[in-house]
Amino acid sequence: MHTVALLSLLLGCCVASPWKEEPVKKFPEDFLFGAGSAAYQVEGAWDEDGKGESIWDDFMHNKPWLMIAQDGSSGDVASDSYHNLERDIQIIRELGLDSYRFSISWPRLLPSGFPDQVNEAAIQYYNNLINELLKHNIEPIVTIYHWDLPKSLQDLGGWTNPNIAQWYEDYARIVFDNFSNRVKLWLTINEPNEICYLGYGHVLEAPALNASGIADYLCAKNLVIAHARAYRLYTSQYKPLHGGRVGIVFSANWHVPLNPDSEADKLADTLHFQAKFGIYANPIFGYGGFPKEYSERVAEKSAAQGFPRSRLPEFSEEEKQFVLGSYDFMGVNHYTGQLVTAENVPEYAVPSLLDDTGADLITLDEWKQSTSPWIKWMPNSLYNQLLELGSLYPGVDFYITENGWSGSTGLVDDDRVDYLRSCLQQCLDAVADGVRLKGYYTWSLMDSFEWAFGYGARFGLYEIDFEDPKRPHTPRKSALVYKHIIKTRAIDYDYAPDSLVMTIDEGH
Ligand code: GBH
Repeated sequence: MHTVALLSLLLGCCVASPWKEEPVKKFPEDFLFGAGSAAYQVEGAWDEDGKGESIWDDFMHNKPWLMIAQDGSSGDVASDSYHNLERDIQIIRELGLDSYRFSISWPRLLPSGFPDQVNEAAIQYYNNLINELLKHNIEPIVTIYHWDLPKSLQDLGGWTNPNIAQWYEDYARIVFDNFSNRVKLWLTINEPNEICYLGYGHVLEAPALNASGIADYLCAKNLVIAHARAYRLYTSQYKPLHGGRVGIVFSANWHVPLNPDSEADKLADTLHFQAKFGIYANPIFGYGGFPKEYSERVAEKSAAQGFPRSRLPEFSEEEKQFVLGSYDFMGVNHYTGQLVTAENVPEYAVPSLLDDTGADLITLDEWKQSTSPWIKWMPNSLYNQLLELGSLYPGVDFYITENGWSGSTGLVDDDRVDYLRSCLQQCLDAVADGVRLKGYYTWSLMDSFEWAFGYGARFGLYEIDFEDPKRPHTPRKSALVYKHIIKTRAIDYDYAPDSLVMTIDEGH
């Protein structure tokens, strides 16, 4: 490891390093560079080999008018990774990734949602993937749940039904039984806020329940308990045998009060961050249960609205203790940020999470716009977010489990190259300032089905031709740049590839 990096790590977060003026240029040797994917976004084969129906199959097939893209697309075939395992392994090896993040499809493994039937074809597929990765020295990091709930469980209320904590644990047990002898890094659930707030509170994601201020809060409590059950199951029964680590993935976008001198803006900023992040993080990483300020706000609002009790459920003392501390690390998905204000707030639906926060979110025109309406390049947002998390949760290990830039088709993706270099620089700066950042996974390995945005937003280091039934792949410029960063463990701003040809280096 670079001496300066080592010294600043040893000094920790609280002591300012006297060497800070000299920037740390190299990533530590054990820092994991990766790229990610999620089952519904890449696998395809939506009804093959015994797979059950997920809430995303249902959303795309039966409620296509809710899509933002309105292009009639779906994840039925997607990048067809289910039939292209060799291609995926090849591009992972070409990049020289240390680690690959993928998710397991719950309805592929358990077609009924329950462990009464375990789908052997699914076990075979994930075994092949894991074994191939390990054969080439690539560390798998596996998301147990990335949004594709079995439809059968949604019919029973999905994440609003408290029984889901048990159902999820039952599913996790099958996953651990089959794969934990080889997979050492686990992510229980991807982005609770997007699951609960966008899926149960709005119609932006499946199951599109549109019951904000009610269903999103029920989901939040059940979800953190489900996570904790899987964590405790792993820790008591699998960790002693295999010694792996279990975390959860939050989306965390940087946020600052629009007017830093305004008490109202500061309060709106705090409550908004608690509503989108704190209600999931505090029960596990903080002081237990939902954040105090936010609980009080929702209780007051609920009372004024004529509800007999707070719409935000409470944790019993036993539940609080069960959930608190159920982590080995935190995964963070970060793309962008906003300025938060309490001024001129739009009239939100009542009740709703946004109404509870009393906040409005502002982005600036001068920030570069990606193809995704929600991603603008807010300068230094990743560094700021990492520093905030590092000080909120000292001693916690972090992984950036997603970070990426969306563009359109085309191989010369200079905006993505700039964004990637900038974000990795921000990671280096955060490490130099004592944040315990252990790895970075770019989103995404290849173009994939971008949920309600269809195939319009391209995030891939590799382009996929979705018109071609064979789903051919081609490296973009960012793939070569990332490969060079991984190889040298440094960011060379002058590096420009001679051609866009990728080959597998020796030893990969
Ligand atoms: C990630 O979520 C997902 O984990 C990943 O699967 C996905 O591919 C990736 O983003 C890129 O999209 O414009 O109002 O409809 C990031 C969280 C999801 C939050 C999309 C904003 C759109 C809100 N984001 N969402 S809106």
